[in-house]
This record gives sequence, structure tokens and C-alpha cells, in this order.
Amino acid sequence: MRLFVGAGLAAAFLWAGAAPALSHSFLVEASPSSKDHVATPPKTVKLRFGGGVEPPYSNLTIQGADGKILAEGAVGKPETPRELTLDAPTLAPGRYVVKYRVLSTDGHIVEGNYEFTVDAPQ
Ligand SMILES: [Cu+2]
Repeated sequence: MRLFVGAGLAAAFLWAGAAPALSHSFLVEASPSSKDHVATPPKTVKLRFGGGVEPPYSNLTIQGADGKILAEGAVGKPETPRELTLDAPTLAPGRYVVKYRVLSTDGHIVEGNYEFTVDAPQ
């Protein structure tokens, strides 16, 4: 798997040099989304990308404010080829970071992160 991802990354650099305007599978929607404050802890984090993604070569993590990884993985379904999900453990009120490193079907690696907050009960 490491080798495959490495080859994909090398190909991505070559391709980027030849055609920099190609669109990648950028994150277009997330639930919870960036800077969201949610009253109910999400059971699942769902990310939707602009193009197809390869779940076996993609990874999402949910980290607590202290950096501890609380969940890791990436689940995709054939009927939603642009989406990845990750089930969350029970999240106490606090700040969380979602990180993603995703192989898109065009061979490019897309990565990034964002924060959301689970609010304390009123
Ligand atoms: Cu791309």
C-alpha cells in the first residue's frame, strides 16, 4: 500500500507539471463542517470531494484538542464515489480536528484539516 501511494504521488507531481490547471478532488463539503459548533456530537464525520476518491488509499482522522487520535480510517461506498466517512467515538464537548489525506481517482493526493466544536449542553 505504501509503495502504491508513493508511486501515485510521484505521478501526481509529473502530471501537475504538465497540466497545472487539472482539477483535483478538493474537499467541497463536510459534516460537521469547518468551524461548526454542534450541540449533538456527530456519530460520523462525512467528507465530500469534487472528484472520485480511493478509500483504500485514503485516511481520515479525528483528533482531540490535545492531539490524541480518537478515530482513524476511511469508508467509501460505490454509490457515493466522492464521499468518505469515519465513525466517531462518543465525543465530549470540546474542540476537534479532522485531518484527511486522500488519493483521488486522478492520481493526486489531497490533504488538509479543519476544526469543529461540540458545544457543552446549555
Ligand atoms: Cu487532481
